[in-house]
Amino acid sequence: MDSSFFRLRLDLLELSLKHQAHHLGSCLSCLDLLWQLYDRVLGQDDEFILSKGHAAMALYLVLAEKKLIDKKDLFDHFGKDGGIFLGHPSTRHLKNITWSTGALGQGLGVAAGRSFYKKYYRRQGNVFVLVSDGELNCGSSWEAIALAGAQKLSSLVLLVDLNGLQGIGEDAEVFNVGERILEKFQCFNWQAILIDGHAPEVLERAIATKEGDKPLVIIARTVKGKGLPSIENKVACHYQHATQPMIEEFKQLYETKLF
Ligand SMILES: Cc1ncc(C[n+]2csc(CCOP(=O)(O)OP(=O)(O)O)c2C)c(N)n1
Ligand SMILES: [Mg+2]
Repeated sequence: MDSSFFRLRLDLLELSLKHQAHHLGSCLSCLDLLWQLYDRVLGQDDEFILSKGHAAMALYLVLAEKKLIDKKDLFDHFGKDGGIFLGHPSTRHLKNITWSTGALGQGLGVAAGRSFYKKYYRRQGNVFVLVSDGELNCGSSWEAIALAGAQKLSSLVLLVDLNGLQGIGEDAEVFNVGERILEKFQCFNWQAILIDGHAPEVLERAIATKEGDKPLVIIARTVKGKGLPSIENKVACHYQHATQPMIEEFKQLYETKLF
């Protein structure tokens, strides 16, 4: 097991317990993708938007692990009124945040706009955006997908956190976006690839396949609540915060398997 899998999750559980912070399942779903993105993919000219802003805790912990923000500061001040580590990422408070998010369905349109800018003003770098599968219920997402394909926005890299669950139910009950999802994107002139969103180094390999003048979508199959079997794949884990028994469960499962 990659040691970051253990360390980042333990930090997340402790941060969530300390501040009774919700969206634990959502953070565990995308933590490995965020880590790989910041550890191995993002370059100096690249930008990133966490469109599923409710997973801010996961983003902050990855930024802290990369020493881009102070971890103690984060643990002391997460979610505090007037503080900088808000429950959803805000550009007003942190220079590492490209776009304030939290209202679902907006990040992809913004990322497409920024990619459009890069194309027409010949700027370097890619624009990465991470969306949840629930965000693909939104018409605004599909407008951006159609635009990006038609305009050949090849600097746009979309990561979809396909965990099959939303806030109060399953994707399948609302809009089964996972069904033939590669074809859906290919129809809009995207290059589309499917990965396991928890396997080490897969993101880097997927991005290395990028070719031609199409935008790239990486569909990451993920597990909501990944790492804690008692909450994995359960709808309720969306609004849960960590508890002490969860931390014990997690340590018992993984501490011995670290190397
Ligand atoms: C426009 C908008 N509507 C509703 C919400 C409340 N909300 C927060 S998370 C969520 C759904 C979460 O499901 P999904 O989008 O699939 O995210 P994940 O499974 O990755 O947590 C909702 C409805 C919101 N943040 N923005
Ligand atoms: Mg989801």
